[in-house]
Amino acid sequence: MGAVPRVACINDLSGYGRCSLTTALPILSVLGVQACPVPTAVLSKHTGFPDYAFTDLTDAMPAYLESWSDLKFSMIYSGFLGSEGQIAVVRDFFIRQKKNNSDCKILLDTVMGDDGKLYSTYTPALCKAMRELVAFADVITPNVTEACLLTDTPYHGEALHTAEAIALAQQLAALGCGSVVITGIVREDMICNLTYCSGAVFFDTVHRTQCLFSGTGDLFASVVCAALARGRDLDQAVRAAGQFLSSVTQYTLQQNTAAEEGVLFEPLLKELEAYL
Ligand code: PXL
Repeated sequence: MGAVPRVACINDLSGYGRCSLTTALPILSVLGVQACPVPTAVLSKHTGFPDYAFTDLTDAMPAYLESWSDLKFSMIYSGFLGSEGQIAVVRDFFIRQKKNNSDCKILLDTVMGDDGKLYSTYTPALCKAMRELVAFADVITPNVTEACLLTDTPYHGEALHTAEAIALAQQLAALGCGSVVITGIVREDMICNLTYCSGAVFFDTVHRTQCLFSGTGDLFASVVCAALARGRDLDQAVRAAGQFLSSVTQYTLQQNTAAEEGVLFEPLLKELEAYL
């Protein structure tokens, strides 16, 4: 693949609020990975704000991705999808890339909701269809809400017992993906990310910030993606992402900004390389 790993980033462009592509692109770039965006929707602000303009790009995506048929990617990183119709488009892109390039790894961040609630543009039909994509992924990174949605498990908060978390990861793996990372499991004043990989389980625990900032899942998945594209193992990638998230959320908390402003990662970008 050459000196610079290349990643197709399927995600929305939210003009304000630090999430999706405005997070993925700087994180991948600063870690020396070429980030090639595939915008799924353009929003003026992310959906955590009460007012936002939303343009769905489903109709533009088939030609956009078709014109990439000659390109090979080290990874495909898929996040926020704008409509149920995008599932088939993204699935076909996954299949074409894997066929042309069996080394291509797929990281599916199963973005659907958080804190027990769906994001406002997500429909139950889109969530159900998301399961179809899981079967094509090498790694998925659901939060607890998304893990419950994907497995039809009743949601009872972000705190999970170890046995519950492992059972959820096993059910997710049974949907057909390679490895599972369940993010943001709450343990009193700690937060735990569970990695389930070839039957082995790793728990990575970091300090928890007592505030739920928008876009933390995007930041986490973006660091994992860049680390994997750089050849790190999944458990190393998860550890790096967890530690970086812990630092940036603590920094953000000190700045007293509103939660929907997201994580103030910009001042700490220069230090990210040291976490890998
Ligand atoms: O952080 C996930 C996300 C991505 N994209 C958009 C969102 C959200 C969460 O609110 O609104 C547009």
